[in-house]
Amino acid sequence: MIRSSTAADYYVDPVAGNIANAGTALKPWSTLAAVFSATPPKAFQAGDHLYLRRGDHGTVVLSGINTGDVFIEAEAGHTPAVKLSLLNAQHWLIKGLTILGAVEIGNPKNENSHDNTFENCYLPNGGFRVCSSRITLRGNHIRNGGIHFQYHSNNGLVTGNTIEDFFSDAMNMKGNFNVFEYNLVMNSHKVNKNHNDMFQGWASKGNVLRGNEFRAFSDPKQPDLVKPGLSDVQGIGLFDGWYEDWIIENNVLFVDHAIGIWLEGAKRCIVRNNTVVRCGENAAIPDRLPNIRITGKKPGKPGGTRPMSVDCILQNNVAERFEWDDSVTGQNLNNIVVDQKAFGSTFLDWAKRDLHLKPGASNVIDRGSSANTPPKLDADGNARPAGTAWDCGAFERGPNSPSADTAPPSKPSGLRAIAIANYGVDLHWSASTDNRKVTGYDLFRNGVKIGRTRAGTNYLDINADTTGTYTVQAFDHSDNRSALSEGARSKTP
Ligand SMILES: [Ca+2]
Ligand SMILES: [Ca+2]
Ligand SMILES: [Ca+2]
Repeated sequence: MIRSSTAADYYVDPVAGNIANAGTALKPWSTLAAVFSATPPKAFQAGDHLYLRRGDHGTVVLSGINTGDVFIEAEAGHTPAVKLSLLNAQHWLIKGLTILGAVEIGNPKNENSHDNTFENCYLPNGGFRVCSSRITLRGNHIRNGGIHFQYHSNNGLVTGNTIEDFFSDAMNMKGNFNVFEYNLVMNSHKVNKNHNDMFQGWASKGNVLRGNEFRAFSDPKQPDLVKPGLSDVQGIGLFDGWYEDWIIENNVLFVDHAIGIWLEGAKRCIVRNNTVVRCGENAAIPDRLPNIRITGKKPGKPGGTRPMSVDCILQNNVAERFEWDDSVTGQNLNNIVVDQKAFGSTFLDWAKRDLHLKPGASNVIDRGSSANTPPKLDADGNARPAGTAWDCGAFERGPNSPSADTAPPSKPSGLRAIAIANYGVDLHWSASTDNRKVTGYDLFRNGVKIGRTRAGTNYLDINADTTGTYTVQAFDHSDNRSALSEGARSKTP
């Protein structure tokens, strides 16, 4: 982003600010809610930054049509909290905020809030409900909610987000030409008769699902399972075609249901280099074998024939089962069944959710077909093919492939805990390092776990504004855990 010479920086501070101020670092405005309800209205232009400081920024309906991005972001070292929806808002980039509740980006009657971005935000009890086009969601962490692209939400990019602990569909999608890639979707909670899907899509065109990990549950004893080790969540469910020109590649699914990746009614769809395996032992019963399946469209009436799916490609996948019947035309090649007995010789560590290929896994390494221009990268972004041919499944075994991860992240340092009444305790620390990658941090107050973040190195404890002693612990994808940080006693600034 090139900033115009007239772009300005503004500061918003619920603790020390006043809306009558000039909005400078030394004379900040008060809250984001006050900024957006001020009379006369505050005007912004492309390239302006609003830096938010710790505290409660209220409930904001963000509106305003910008010609280029205007930035609303957390000032370094601050964890501002806000409730937020967008209406007639364009070209806003929102970064590093803690957002309470669900974010509505437009609504079914007003889809005018297009061209907006949310980056590295933490949503502890909500999610995104998107009713506008060209929305980018990048690196956000959503707990107890999901990402729903509704109505005409087209041309969106959803990348690198984590959706953790969901109670209905984690992601669903009604628009066209959207890309969902490199997201982590995990831990389904079944709280009513509805069937959760990790991803459900309706009739649409040109969507891409790439390099995502979908995991039914992490802990077989987590709350709200049907029984220990069984969540009953469905994987990628595309049940209501026509689906046209979709690409589904390099995804990893841990499911305890037959529905791994299903398409019913597909034209020119490509399903390649995915890995679909059971999440727990309950998938061992035969009708639950995790499955990749393409069939014709659902019959119009009971007992009717399925209209044919045409020109589909099912290639280079790994799953416990495949279905491709006479109701589909196209190419079905080099798909490998890997059953549970072969997990140990095929994957680095299935039990720790690591499906990188083991050196020497000759059942899948170099067993892919080079037909139809398969993906040039694997789920890690490493080049394909390595060796003599494409590998099957989401990961290519090559010079950059990892070995099994048993090394924990380093101990987090520099923890600070700042208490503000009617807001909470703002926690900050310095990032840990890991041989692969730190994937998140758990937070503890007086030794009791209070929460988790994957969106940064800060966290807002909204349930306390008095004294307590905090610690933080880093973890990686294989749930190797760092030592606890030194304790930090909360204090007022
Ligand atoms: Ca559903
Ligand atoms: Ca290879
Ligand atoms: Ca590690």
